[in-house]
Amino acid sequence: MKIYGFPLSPFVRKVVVAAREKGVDYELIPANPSEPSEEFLKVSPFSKIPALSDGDFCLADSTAIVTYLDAKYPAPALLPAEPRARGRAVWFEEVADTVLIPAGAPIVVNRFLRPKIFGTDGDEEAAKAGEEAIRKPLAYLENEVGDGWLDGDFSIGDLAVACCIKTLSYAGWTIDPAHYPKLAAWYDRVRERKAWQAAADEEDAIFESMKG
Ligand SMILES: N[C@@H](CCC(=O)N[C@@H](CS)C(=O)NCC(=O)O)C(=O)O
Repeated sequence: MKIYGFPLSPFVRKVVVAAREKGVDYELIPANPSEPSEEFLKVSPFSKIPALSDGDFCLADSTAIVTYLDAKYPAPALLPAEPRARGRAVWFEEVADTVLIPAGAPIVVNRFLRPKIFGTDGDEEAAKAGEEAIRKPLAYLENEVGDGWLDGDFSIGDLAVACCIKTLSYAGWTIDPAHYPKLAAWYDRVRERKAWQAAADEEDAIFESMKG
């Protein structure tokens, strides 16, 4: 199985960690949406990362890919079977993908991508506006999370939110336990998962290799 993408993307990380949760072997193929190779465009027609090829089967979009992986490798389930739990898992994934990521993107763009990768100036005002914008979804999640996962067992919802928080950490943003104590403890629990740790090690190695 091949996963195309770059792990700074929370969407790519979601797929990588999901594969690892399920013990699926994969090869991570570097793909840059702005300079797509022909091979990548065959798998991802709109040049978005992540994309997946599994033999002759291709799929782009992290939600579609995790849904496929969950059906093909049911254990451990990332999309719970129980109707309400499944609805809530997808809901938290949506909060991450469509609320938290767009709100936090200016932080990553202006404090990490522009100054550290592209060598251009970041817009600090835009980054600060991003910090302001993520408060509402974070406060919501702080209110929802309990002593375990966002709802029931670890799910695609936990995975998506955690992937977003890890991408923010590249820009030096971390969850302040004074403001979000339950969310900070929850993120620590995510980081203790073997699949998460293995994916994080792989990610560190990729960034390390870029330096040298
Ligand atoms: N809904 C998609 C979003 C994927 C996405 O927007 N990926 C970004 C990288 S974080 C991308 O490929 N951007 C390039 C572009 O939009 O041209 C998913 O869940 O996979």
